[in-house]
Amino acid sequence: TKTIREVLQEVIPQKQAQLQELKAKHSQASLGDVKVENVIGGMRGLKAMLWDASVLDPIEGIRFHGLSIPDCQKQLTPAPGGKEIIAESMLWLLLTGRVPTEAETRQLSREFAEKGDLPKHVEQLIDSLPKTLHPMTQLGMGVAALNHDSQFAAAYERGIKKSEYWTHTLEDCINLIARLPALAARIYRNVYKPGTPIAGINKDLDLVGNYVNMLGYGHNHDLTEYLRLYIAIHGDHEGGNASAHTAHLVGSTLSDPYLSYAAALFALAGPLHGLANQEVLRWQMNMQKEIGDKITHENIKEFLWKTLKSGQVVPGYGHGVLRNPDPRFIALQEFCSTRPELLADPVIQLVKQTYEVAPGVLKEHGKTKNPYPNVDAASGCVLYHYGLTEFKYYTVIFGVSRALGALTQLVWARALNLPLERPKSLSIDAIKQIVEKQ
Ligand code: FAM
Repeated sequence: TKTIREVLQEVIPQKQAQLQELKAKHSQASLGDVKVENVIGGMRGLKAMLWDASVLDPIEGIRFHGLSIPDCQKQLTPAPGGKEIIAESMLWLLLTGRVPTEAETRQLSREFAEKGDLPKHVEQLIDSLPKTLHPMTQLGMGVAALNHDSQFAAAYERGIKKSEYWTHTLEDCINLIARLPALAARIYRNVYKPGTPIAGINKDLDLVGNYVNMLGYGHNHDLTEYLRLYIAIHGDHEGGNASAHTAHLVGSTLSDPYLSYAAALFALAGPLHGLANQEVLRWQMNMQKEIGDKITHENIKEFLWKTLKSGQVVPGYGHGVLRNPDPRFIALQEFCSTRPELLADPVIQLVKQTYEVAPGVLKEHGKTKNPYPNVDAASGCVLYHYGLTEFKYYTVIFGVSRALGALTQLVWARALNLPLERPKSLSIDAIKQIVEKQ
């Protein structure tokens, strides 16, 4: 059994050589034109970032080192007594490009459990915050404050060689992932279950098993399994999405992984990105309130048009890259399809029926390039069913998950010695001058 550090020691020189070869042979090859529409259109479609762990195909959806979600469900080790992918095996795949053995997965679970306690100053910081402060703001603040113990920042201050950057970055990333459950659970308990004790970390449990335990739902095996799947499949979605890209940009200044990931969390906290899962549930509950028990396709259609006509977006639908139903949405739906108690839940029914109607309405509306559901359309309703009804908290769970991909890439950015990110911007006048000459 190898440690994740040993595997990376093997893999990194190979990737460094690949990148050197690419640089030497193809530096001047074109990957496409930069059009004015790219510059004024949020850089959509511009191939401008190196991101190795996952690639998003508009039709097929996400693949992690070439593996689709169903491939991962077959190949990655679940928790003892479970079936779903766990964070440890997904992180191992993302970081190393290899499928870990069961022993390797368990070893990583144990390391996370051993490193999972929060420092006192972070506990005090979180406990001092007003309960009315949004849980995502609290999460970002807590992650930023963890940089007190950054090994990368300390090593940089001591003076280290560039070739050593990745090793210290990796230690920070592992420590941060290990501590996220205790931090995220403390926020939940403080805001929604004040004055009740939080469970300690169980060294025999996986990362998400401990997270669910600390949230106070450890008795619920199905919710634990759901969150294992949820956290594994939200882990990475290539590099250009706002949270991953933010971590990459901030990390490129050699800001440590805690500060880089705190920045990413504040990007995730926007309603067009991670906050959409909170918004979906709020919107579906409003729909339910308005149409009452008589849920028909006609009623749902009417509510959809009302949302669109009032100038709002339909949360959980559309995507910057995808042009098909999101395979993450499908995986979460399949989780429900094998559990009759979930299928019978009115909120889950409503989400399912909305999926039957919304693509047609969005096509007729004619604006969005992708009328299909993204992952957020399904993720919240199952949490709601299992009693985790505080939907302002949902994006925090996404925030625990996205660390897997964003932090993987920070390790690789340092291992490959990627430079400070600094794209060129242009003013409207400068663009006009260029295009008028053509
Ligand atoms: N409802 C109504 N209008 C929509 C829409 C939706 N779900 N999705 C896109 N549009 C509109 C969009 O606002 C834009 O209108 P304007 O021309 O008036 O600005 C037009 O359609 C073209 O947009 P697009 O090119 O299809 O989408 P973008 O790449 O600009 O934006 C999203 C992508 C995800 C921000 C957008 O689809 C959206 O706002 N969806 C709802 C929010 C949501 O579910 N976000 C979560 C995304 C998720 F994957 C994640 O990050 N977790």
